[in-house]
Amino acid sequence: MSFTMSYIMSFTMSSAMRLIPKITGALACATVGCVQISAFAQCPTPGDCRAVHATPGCEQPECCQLVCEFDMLCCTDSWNETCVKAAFEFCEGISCPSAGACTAAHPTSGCDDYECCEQVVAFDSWCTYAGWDQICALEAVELCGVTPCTINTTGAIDENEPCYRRLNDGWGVGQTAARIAVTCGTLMKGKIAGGGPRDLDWFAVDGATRKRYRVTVDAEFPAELQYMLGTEEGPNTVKWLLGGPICDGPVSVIFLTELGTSTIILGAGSDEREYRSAIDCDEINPENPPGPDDPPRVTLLGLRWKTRFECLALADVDGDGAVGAADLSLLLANWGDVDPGLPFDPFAPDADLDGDGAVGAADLSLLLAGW
Ligand SMILES: [Ca+2]
Ligand SMILES: [Ca+2]
Ligand SMILES: [Ca+2]
Repeated sequence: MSFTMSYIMSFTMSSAMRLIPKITGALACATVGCVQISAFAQCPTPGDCRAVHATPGCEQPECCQLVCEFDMLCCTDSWNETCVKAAFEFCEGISCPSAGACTAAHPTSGCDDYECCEQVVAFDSWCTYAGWDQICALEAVELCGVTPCTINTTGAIDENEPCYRRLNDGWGVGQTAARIAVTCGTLMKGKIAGGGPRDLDWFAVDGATRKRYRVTVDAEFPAELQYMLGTEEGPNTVKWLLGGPICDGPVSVIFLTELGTSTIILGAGSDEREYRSAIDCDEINPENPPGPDDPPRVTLLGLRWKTRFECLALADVDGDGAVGAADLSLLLANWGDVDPGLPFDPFAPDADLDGDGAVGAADLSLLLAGW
């Protein structure tokens, strides 16, 4: 059988086999009993899949499996030049495990801890194609070994967006241009799902005056929160972006909204890179139900979030619920022009109450008026 002919014949099965580890990753493998379990005992065994070695099999389970399906001798005899050629042909995008510590940046894709490597590339495919950069290393620290959690959403109002739909994704890509209305005390719950387009949940914090909010987010996935200024017509400016830890309790940020139209956007990601995959919707879309041969639905982490919006007094710089001496101290400590060259830090106390780019007499008056 010619190489090409065999490739075509094995293509259907191979692509189906590859889909499983790509979607479910190593944790899923542990959870559901390794759905992609190899028919070849030599997958994996030590040895670089893309280099000739005397022993059968190689170290990357999926790649080894694909190559041995093509040529069984690669799993019974030795990993010869034909096996290496087939690895280069079939194994594009497979990089787990590969040389290099998962928690340190290195120029090659993948890393040496199979489960951790699979976990990271499931969320961030950059790490399987473009090298293992500092962000991949940070993601390994953040994602690997995390025990999935369940947040308590008692009393929260549901966003009413099934995770297979996009109903509150602002004027981004979505089926309906809408944002979630926020009032003082809004407590909501919902889900974020990956996929294309990835789910984003938009909260409208528009106002005719500047307002101080405390927004608290608790999520079962790596949450990414950004504050965006501007209307549908644009231009839009992202004033700040932050990533919250997973399953480590709620994260709060106190901030002043600007005048006019502005939005808090919740998604999955870090403050460095958005996560487009590995957070699979856990509801069945009645218009597109899964087929009988589809792989089991597995989600690496939970999809649920809870957000609370609290309104604070404009001059309550430290957010303790009162305007007093502590706020005055913070105002005086930040007296002077706000350096426009610095990236805005949403966790820093913001005493520029009138938003004119400096902390000065006008802000002091506002603070004393609110005492
Ligand atoms: Ca949602
Ligand atoms: Ca949404
Ligand atoms: Ca205060």
